[in-house]
This record gives sequence, structure tokens and C-alpha cells, in this order.
Amino acid sequence: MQSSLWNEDPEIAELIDKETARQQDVLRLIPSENYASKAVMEATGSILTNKYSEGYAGKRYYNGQENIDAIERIAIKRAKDLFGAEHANVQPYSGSPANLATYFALMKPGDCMVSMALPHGGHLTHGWPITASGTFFKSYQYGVRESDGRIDMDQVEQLAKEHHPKIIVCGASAYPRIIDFAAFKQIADEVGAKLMVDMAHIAGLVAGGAHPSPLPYADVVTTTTHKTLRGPRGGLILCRKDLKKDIDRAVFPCMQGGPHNHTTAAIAVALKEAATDEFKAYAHQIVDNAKVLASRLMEHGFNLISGGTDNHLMLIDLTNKDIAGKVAATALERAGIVCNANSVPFDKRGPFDPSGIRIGTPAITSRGMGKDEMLRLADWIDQIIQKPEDEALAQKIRADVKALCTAFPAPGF
Ligand code: DSN
Repeated sequence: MQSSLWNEDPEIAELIDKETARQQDVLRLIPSENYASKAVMEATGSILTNKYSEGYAGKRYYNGQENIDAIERIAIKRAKDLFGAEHANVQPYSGSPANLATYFALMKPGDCMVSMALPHGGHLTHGWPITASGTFFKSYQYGVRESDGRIDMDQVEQLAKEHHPKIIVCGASAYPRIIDFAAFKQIADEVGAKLMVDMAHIAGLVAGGAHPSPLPYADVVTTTTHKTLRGPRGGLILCRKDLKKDIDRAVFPCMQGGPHNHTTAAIAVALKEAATDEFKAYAHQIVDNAKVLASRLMEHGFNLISGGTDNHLMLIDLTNKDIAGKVAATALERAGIVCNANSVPFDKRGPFDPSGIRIGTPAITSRGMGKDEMLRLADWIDQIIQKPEDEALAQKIRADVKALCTAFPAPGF
């Protein structure tokens, strides 16, 4: 395959080769990124991309679906079994369409939801004004408490009682603590709202038993499949049986056309992998690694929002280190440590020049790294943040990072 690509389009082939080397040679700490297995990537790169399949298994608009139907049925069964769901829709192209489909299934344009604000760790598609979710629906947004960085459940309750939303949304992109799904469910019940959980970031932790599952509490659960779950880029919606019809209709034909069958097959493969004991150990190791990294960073004086982490990520306010998030992320990247600049709750800087960085352990844990490597990594981060302009230091750490990466090869290559 690679040689065909080189023959057909060397320009793209060369860039893929360069990206392959980059992904192998750096420590990837962006908490939403991971390494999919070779089996997942084989399915993603398969001939299934050639087939159109609008509709659902047994009820399609085009002929020639015998293999596609079988694949989609397997993916649905594996998703239901893994997460204990009554129904699964495996067709969403990714998390954003999965969320929007859920809104269209449960609300009418103009209805309102209560959801977490983007600057406090929520996601764009949870009703942020510039998005489709914020254009079609009104969102009243809760955040975290300034005192301890934890979700302010009193605020959730107050907003719910005041606005009587159709949906309460929880789940986050930059929240380092366990989410109390039972407390959200209680508030949703009090005001007659449905509870939607976007577990994109923690789906792999939930699958592996390293984070409580939202399934017993939520009416609908959405997720991407490529973060801690370690599948291809795609999405899933899990829901109760009585919502099956509305959810399926909202995905197709409301939001999407033909499903991406190559992605559905790769999701099925990833779900099979996620049901293994090996994956359970992986999910717990992600959290163990994050805790070690967090406590060593705190020993170095880093200000972690909420004072640590319970999951795969940490959000660091760099104000006390006198360096902006983007400057820090750029300096770290020079040393082969890749993270992203991120707003912190109550950020005094703007969204394009935020005060923090967000780091996570899913990808480095996929490489088999453990406690010793987390301690080294925290020390390197500290050294770089102390001297962000020291090129010699960056080059020295970059060489050490490369040696570490060679000792812990990335899976899937
Ligand atoms: N872009 C993802 C993240 O980095 O968290 C969320 O969609």
C-alpha cells in the first residue's frame, strides 16, 4: 500500500512518512489523542470505503449490503455488550455529529439545555454560541467552583430549576475529576429533563472500569471512538430502547448520509480490543500514570486545577510560573513533548492566549510507559518551563525523549 502511494502521490506519501516519524519520536500528551492498533488501521484503510449504505442493517436504500449489514450488526452488538447499553448507533461520523444528532432527537430548535461552559472544560458542541448546537438550541451553562475546580452542582441545580431544560448535558474535554453521574441524574429527574453524557474523553476508562459508567444514569451517552477508546476516528450513540427510533432517525436521515463503513468495521475491531483484560489493565494504567505525573508536577510547584486528577488528564494553570500557555506548549514541543495550550477556569487571559496547558497520559501509556517514565517526564517539563528559551536544554531533552520513545515503541506502526 505504501509503495502504491509513493508511486501515485509521493508528495502526500512523504508527509505521511514524516508524520509517522513524528508520532514515533515525540511524547504525545494531548489527552484526546492515542495510537490505534494495526488491526484498527487495517480496517480503516480497507475496501469498505467503496460502499454506500444509507439506512440501517436490513433496511438500506441500495443493494449489495450483505457484508456491510453483518459488520454493522457486529459493531452494534459489541458496543451494547461492552458498555451495557440497550441500543447503539454506530454511524455518527464523530463526536460532534453524535452530539448534534442527540439534540435533534430530544429537542426542537429553540429548546434549551443546561451544559458545561467551554472555558470551564466543556465542549464546543455543548451549546457554545458559535456552533450549530448553540445556534439551534439555547444553552444555560454551568462551570466549576473557583475554590476547588470541581463542577458546581449547586449551579447545575439552580440553572435546571430556573430554565427547565429538555436536556442536561455532562461530560467534558478538560475536566480532571470523576463526574458524579448520579447527582446529575437526580437533578435531571427533579426538573423532568433527559440526561445526556458525552463520555468522549473517558470512554476507554469506562470500558476498562477505570471510571464509573454513565450508562446506569444517562438517557443517552455519546462518544468519539478514537480517544481513550483507541479506535478509529468515529462516533457512537448509546441509549435506552425507547429512544432508539428517535436517535436512529436523527443520525440518518436528519444529520448524515451514508455511514462510513470502513470506520464502522474499525470501531468493531476497537470494541473487541477494549473488551479484553489487557485493555482493562491499560485503562487503569492510564489513570495510575496520570496520578504519578500530577503529583510530581505538583512537587515542582505546578498549579493543577482541582489539585490533581482522577482520570487521564490534567489542566495546569501556569500563572504562578510566569509563562503563558502557548509559549509553554511551544517550548515543550521543541523538546519533543507535545501538549496543547488551554484556557483554565476563570482565565484572566484570552482564549487565543490562555494561561494553561492540558496534558494527558493515554498515548504514552499505549507505548507501555509507567511510573519511572512519568517521573522523568515531569522533571523534563519542569526544566523546560523554567528555561523556555534555552535551546541547548531543549535539544538535550529532545534527544533523551527520542531515546525513551525508541525504548517504548508506539503500537500500530
Ligand atoms: N478536540 C477534542 C479534544 O482535544 O478534547 C475534543 O473534541
